[in-house]
Amino acid sequence: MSLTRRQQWRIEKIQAERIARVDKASSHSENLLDDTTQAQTGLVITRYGQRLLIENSSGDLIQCTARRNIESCVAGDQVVFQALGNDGVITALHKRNNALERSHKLIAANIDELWLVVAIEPHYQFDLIDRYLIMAQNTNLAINIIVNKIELSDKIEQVKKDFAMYEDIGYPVHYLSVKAQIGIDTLTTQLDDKAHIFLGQSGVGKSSLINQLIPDLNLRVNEISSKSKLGKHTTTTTTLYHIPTGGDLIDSPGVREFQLDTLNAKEILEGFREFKPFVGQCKFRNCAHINEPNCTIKNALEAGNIHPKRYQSYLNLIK
Ligand SMILES: Nc1nc2c(ncn2[C@@H]2O[C@H](COP(=O)(O)OP(=O)(O)OP(=O)(O)O)[C@@H](O)[C@H]2O)c(=O)[nH]1
Ligand SMILES: [Mg+2]
Ligand SMILES: [Zn+2]
Repeated sequence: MSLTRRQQWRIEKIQAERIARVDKASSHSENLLDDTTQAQTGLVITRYGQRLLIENSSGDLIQCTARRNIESCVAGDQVVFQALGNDGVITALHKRNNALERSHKLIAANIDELWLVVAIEPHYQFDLIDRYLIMAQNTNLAINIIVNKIELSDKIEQVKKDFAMYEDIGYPVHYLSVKAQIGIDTLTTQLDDKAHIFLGQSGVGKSSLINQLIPDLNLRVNEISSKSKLGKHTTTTTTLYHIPTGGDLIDSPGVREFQLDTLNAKEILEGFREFKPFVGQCKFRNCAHINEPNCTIKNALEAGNIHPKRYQSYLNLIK
């Protein structure tokens, strides 16, 4: 169903009024008796189907459904809701700082930092890593790479060489093993008082890691298939957890593949942060940096200033 601009404007106006009313009610206790008292601001913890779990300001969880005219809410969203007994209804969505989208699907909102988790098994893939980095670049969010299960590698030097390519262009890389308890403490000190989200393929250990970082949580984790070495899609909903020392951690379900089909060629190019100094200086203004003569990107590649794997990844994505 698509709304006319006028309908859209009207819905936004009503939502803004509801938000303003709750803000006002919470600052004027004399309003406590009018019928808006049950309207409160809450945080979306998770969504399953049409139902949402909302946390109110006292930390209680309330199951809610959203009014039909409210845009889809996701973990991390701030909403206005009215509790009706044990149930509730969401009546307005607060303006987001940002929204994270993957393959046209909204994943989470109001994120401060992304953590891409990869592993020795299922083995990391450069093109998938590059897709996440491009997504981060285009949403203006900091992204860190976690390489988990390093105790499984007998070629750790090669692994470090592979990821040096990312460290060289400014992405922090953390080598970790949940099983062998390597690197966990250092990671803990990096998770500050912000909203962090763990992303990556199924079976890399996102939930296992969150279980380490938030004791007593006991999230379900699952063996990866011994035959295909792929994860079994154990986590099915994106869920926000509070870190006891401050900050939030969002666990998300692993995906095997994702396309950057919401991005155009320019955005994909901008997603390669180390290409930036060379962009805009090619002989042809509309240079696609493939076969054109006097292309500064290709010159940078030949001079060793752009890694061949990254350039190949660029070609794969724009073709
Ligand atoms: N060998 C080894 N196995 C690990 C390590 N960390 C996690 N695992 C195992 O990897 C498997 C998958 O872990 P999960 O935490 O379920 O992975 P996930 O990324 O949350 O997967 P989805 O929820 O499907 O996206 C489990 O059997 C874990 O015990 C590690 O450091 N080393
Ligand atoms: Mg999981
Ligand atoms: Zn060029």
